[in-house]
Amino acid sequence: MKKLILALTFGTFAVSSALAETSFNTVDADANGGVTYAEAVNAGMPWSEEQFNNADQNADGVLDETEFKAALL
Ligand SMILES: [Ca+2]
Ligand SMILES: [Ca+2]
Repeated sequence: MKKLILALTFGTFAVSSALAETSFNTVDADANGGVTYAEAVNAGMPWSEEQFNNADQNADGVLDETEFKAALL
């Protein structure tokens, strides 16, 4: 079990740096200008729902491009 957690931790790090290059438009699958949690997960973002909600600064349920980019930093 510990090995699995370790692997997941390393995996998340690798994914995070790659995601810095992920474009907002790619994740916004229906191109409506906002990324829902479902879109983020479908695009492979390693976010928990809590992380998503923290990134959603105006709490409208979607990340706009500014919120999305801030969440990647
Ligand atoms: Ca969308
Ligand atoms: Ca928002």
